[in-house]
Amino acid sequence: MVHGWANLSSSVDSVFLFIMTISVILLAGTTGVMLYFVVRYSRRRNPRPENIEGNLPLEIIWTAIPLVLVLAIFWVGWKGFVFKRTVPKNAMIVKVTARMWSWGFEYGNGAHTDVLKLPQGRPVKLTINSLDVLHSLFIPAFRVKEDAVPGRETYLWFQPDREGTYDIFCTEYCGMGHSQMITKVEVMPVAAFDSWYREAGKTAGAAAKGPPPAPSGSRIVQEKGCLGCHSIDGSPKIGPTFKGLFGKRETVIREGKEIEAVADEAFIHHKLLAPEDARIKGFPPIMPSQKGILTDAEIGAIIEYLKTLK
Ligand SMILES: [Cu+2]
Repeated sequence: MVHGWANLSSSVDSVFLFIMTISVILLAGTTGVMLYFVVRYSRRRNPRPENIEGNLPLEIIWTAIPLVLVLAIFWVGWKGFVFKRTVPKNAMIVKVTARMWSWGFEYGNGAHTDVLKLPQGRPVKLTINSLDVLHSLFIPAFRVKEDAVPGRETYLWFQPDREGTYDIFCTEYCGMGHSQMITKVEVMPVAAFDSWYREAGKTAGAAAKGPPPAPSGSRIVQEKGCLGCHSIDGSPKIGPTFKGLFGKRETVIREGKEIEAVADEAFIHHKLLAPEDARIKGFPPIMPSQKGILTDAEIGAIIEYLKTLK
């Protein structure tokens, strides 16, 4: 490796440790000198104030040392930055899609998952997009974080060296559901990953060719992030719970007027595509339209699923 770092984690950690060490030494030094001055130049020891003139050698020293330190900090930071932004040529590419309120991952073979699956010891490049608002992909174990910006592709890379399961978060602040966009990175031994990849590729390939398999509503609401705002057990969340929603009579705000509506098939279908037409009273108007995101078949599957949540 050009920079002498085996991976991103050690590059970030070594820069952090370097800056931290300098800061701790400076803090201890400054505090020590301050305490010494408080005692040495107290009023009791110096009843009559005395004018102290400048000291050229001292001034040169306290200018030169910090200058060298900040330049050193810049240099290690810059090297780390370049390392972080230079993706190895052999990196595997995974497409990441952020949406309210979940992450989706798409692999080179067409497979989709809601947990990021990776082989151990191989560099990976994540290309990141957002379907709606700003999100921020954060994987603390690998020291990487990058914003997901609607209309622009961003990226990051890392190399998972140890098998295991690690957290993925969204660290975007504005909005109610980002903190619930929690999923995992699953780092597998290369052989296990390769066999999963082959199988998932076949299923994805078959789905692309033949008639699509009937989607399951419970799977869709999980993958598309609906459960960030809607519970399925009746507990309160940002949006109305799915439990008992189907067939319920709701007060709906349409064009500023309150009307009564029954949450039947037509209502839910329309609500998913044009939520602004039917805001349910008592909930904030933040439901995003699913136009272009959910197919008619998927909406049908969701409705069938809602019917089971009595
Ligand atoms: Cu988010």
